Amino acid sequence: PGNLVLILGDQLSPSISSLQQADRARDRVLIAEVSAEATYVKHHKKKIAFLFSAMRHFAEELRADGWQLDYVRLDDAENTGTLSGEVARFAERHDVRRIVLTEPGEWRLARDIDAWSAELNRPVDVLPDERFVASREEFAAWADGRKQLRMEYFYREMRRKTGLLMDGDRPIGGKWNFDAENRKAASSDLFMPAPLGIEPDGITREVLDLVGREFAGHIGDLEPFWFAVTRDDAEAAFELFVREALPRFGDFQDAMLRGEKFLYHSVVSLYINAGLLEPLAVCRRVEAAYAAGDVPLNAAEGFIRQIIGWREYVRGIYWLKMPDYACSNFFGADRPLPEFYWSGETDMACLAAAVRQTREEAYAHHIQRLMVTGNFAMLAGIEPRQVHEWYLAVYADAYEWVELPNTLGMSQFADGGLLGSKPYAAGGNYINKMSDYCGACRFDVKQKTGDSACPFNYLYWDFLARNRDKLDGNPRLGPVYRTWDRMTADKQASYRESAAEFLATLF
Ligand code: FAD
Ligand code: DLZ
Ligand code: SF4
Repeated sequence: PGNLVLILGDQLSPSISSLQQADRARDRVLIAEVSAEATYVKHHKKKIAFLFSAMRHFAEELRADGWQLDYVRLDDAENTGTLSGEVARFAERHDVRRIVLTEPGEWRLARDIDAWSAELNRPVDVLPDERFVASREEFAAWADGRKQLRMEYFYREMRRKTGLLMDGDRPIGGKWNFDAENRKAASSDLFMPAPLGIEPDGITREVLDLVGREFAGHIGDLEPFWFAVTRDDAEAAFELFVREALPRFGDFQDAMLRGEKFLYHSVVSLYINAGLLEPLAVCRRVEAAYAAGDVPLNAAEGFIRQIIGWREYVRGIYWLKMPDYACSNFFGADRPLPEFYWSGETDMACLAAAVRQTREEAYAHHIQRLMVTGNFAMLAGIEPRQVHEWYLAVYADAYEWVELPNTLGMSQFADGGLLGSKPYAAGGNYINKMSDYCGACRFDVKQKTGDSACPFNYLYWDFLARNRDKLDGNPRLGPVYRTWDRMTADKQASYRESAAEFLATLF
């Protein structure tokens, strides 16, 4: 008998550790579409279609490469609907000695897998996911004994470990981080690159039919469907980004523009997270583009920091702190998620744009997620768990290991400052500076209170006043609270009244 090698939907890499140790002649691979994974939150239709099509294409590649493989389709009559069920069914079909897989990205699934050995009466080998630069143990060792965790210091370790943009033991350019140069607002007369769109092939068409039929109640537009679903096409999409968008990636990283969904972003997180692109290879390519003089240092460093810095750091925090992390609620926020997060129906132009493009593309870029939808939810006091479940459902790149720390930690400050040092709270002024949304909005970003005022303006002060007992000690907020204290009591009261009136209309 051979082993069962289970490949999860976000493990579509030929280099995955479970395949590396397996034997084509003896072992057999299982890839399964199951409703439990597609519905534990109601994932965006495009996300499910992307993953199922990428899984089917990967299965074909493995077969062509000589692997024996069972592929279970969602609509196969016998499909039990869960990964545990499909592994059990496989073990009935075939003589299985051991079950082997690479560790899953989510705690929820890791806990299920812990029970398999007893349930199936066979050894289960869970191997480390070597696609990350730092192992979970390495991150834990780095974090151990530190009073405070900060991405910047961890990032420097990853630069040293990988040698990316290093000149011996010094960072190229004399600085580790060029973020201060990366805050320009964009204007719509700039050249706008577009991500590479791929025409759906027969396999994708079949999946689109299936998803349209089976997940009609999930958020999002299924078509036009243009994501890459193979490694080759994902690599082509990344190459186009390096050529056309990367040179300006740094400068306009925080910019937002009406009608421009992608700006100079790479739109590769979905490919990296599913295994179609390797994070380190992507960074080496960007380093080479810098070395060749094709892109400036602030762009190359900024991009590489997102991947070997932020991406690795949030994953480390996730495994360090789960399962308790998911329950974090530093501010005790308890309002329900407003309906417009699903529909996009709101007069706030920035939020309407972010939600509509999320519905269309299962994509919004970082500043939209952080400073528009995330900022609003925090200011309005939405329960973090509901905010988290929304982000996990609506983005094509969302898996809990990366989404949860970004949402609860970075965007909601629900962990009280474990992941980042201060809440990303901002009034309308910030959004106005970084975008052209306000010009098209029924609200007036210059007005602070009253019916026509931008809601971000009064919600911002209401949030700070409401949570003063929790935030007063934060050195980065000292000047903000001093500004609040200098306001007249009337002014303070009118901020709080406007906020109360607005929130009363929302819920
Ligand atoms: P680019 O802007 O081109 O960045 C390049 C790459 O860097 C990305 O592809 C991604 O792999 C990586 N990266 C950038 N920022 C981060 C970050 N903060 N954490 C981890 N990786 C990062 N990213 C996800 O991959 N999945 C998520 O579920 C997710 N949820 C988020 C939720 C919130 C509330 C916030 C504020 C951010 C979230 N992010 C998430 C991080 C980030 O917004 C996305 O990675 C990015 O927008 C993806 O688009 P892109 O590929 O065009 O990225
Ligand atoms: C996200 C997802 C979806 C929608 N469907 C499947 C599936 O049918 N089969 C599968 O193996 N994996 C799927 N996934 C990805 C898993 O949810 C993912 O592996 C875990 O969340 C761990 O990151
Ligand atoms: Fe958003 Fe306020 Fe600007 Fe309207 S005025 S787009 S609500 S920031």
